[in-house]
Amino acid sequence: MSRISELKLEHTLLDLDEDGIATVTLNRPAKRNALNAATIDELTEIFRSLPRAGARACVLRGAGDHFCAGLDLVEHHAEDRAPEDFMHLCLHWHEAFNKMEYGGVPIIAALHGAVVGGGLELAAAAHLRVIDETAYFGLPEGQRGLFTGGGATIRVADLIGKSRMIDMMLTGRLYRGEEAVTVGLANYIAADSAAKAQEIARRCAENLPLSNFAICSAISHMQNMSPLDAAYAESVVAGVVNTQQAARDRLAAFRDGSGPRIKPTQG
Ligand code: 1HE
Repeated sequence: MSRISELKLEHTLLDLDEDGIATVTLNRPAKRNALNAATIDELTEIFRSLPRAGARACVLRGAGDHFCAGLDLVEHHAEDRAPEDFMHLCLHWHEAFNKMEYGGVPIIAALHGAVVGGGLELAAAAHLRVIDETAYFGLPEGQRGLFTGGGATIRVADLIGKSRMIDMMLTGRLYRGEEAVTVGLANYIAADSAAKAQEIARRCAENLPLSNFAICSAISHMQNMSPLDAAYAESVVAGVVNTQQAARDRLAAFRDGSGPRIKPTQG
């Protein structure tokens, strides 16, 4: 069923457990998980493969003290890239991150330490973000004489709005803690972001895969459409998802009184 066991991974780790929970770990801690071209290649292959490998949810994390320090600045400096080369590199980043956002498998980013530049672009391609008290978000491109190239103008602007993103880039403003949640960069704060992300992934995995596929691909696609086309696409997706046999079983359980009731937990 899966070809993920055949992937050759040097800068990342991939685990898929028996419950279908995948854990993808950026594994260059000595370089603060900076994204060199080879790491982006590996992420592309991982997220190309996961939807067909039986993954029901995925946790994305970084080894060491930081989630990700963004573009590998040392490699970029050494390569002395031509504009065309860097354009193609960015297109490759987009390929990897689009596979995440549109792949249909819920991805929960477990964040700690630096989540900066391309690291924030990567985290923004996940469907949910969990931070701990060490995590901080930044877009230091302005300070480096650079510009975002991994989708921040789309996803970070979508999360926090154009004005806040411009502020981060012009002034180097960092967000962390409750403020990061308030502005929309993070969904949850936890003492242990990796444990919380695992817990959320397991809860997501209780949903039917086809529902999760729609939630984690259709909503993004529909945001790219006119309202008229999005309404049409939503109807088609709902036609497929809402009539699946497994959904019928869940509805029968509701009718019989054994299905869950949607109420806040006490206390
Ligand atoms: C790196 C990178 C990197 C660390 N590329 N090698 N991103 C940035 O501007 C953030 C750059 N990094 C930092 O500000 C700091 O490294 C951290 C705050 C993340 C961590 O600080 P610290 O004190 O723990 O580590 P360090 O001593 O700065 O770095 C440790 C090693 O990691 C060192 O390598 P070493 O061989 O000298 O030991 C660093 O060179 C290496 N390292 N960060 C390469 N980013 C598609 S466009 C996207 C544009 C961007 O992403 S711009 C934002 C870039």
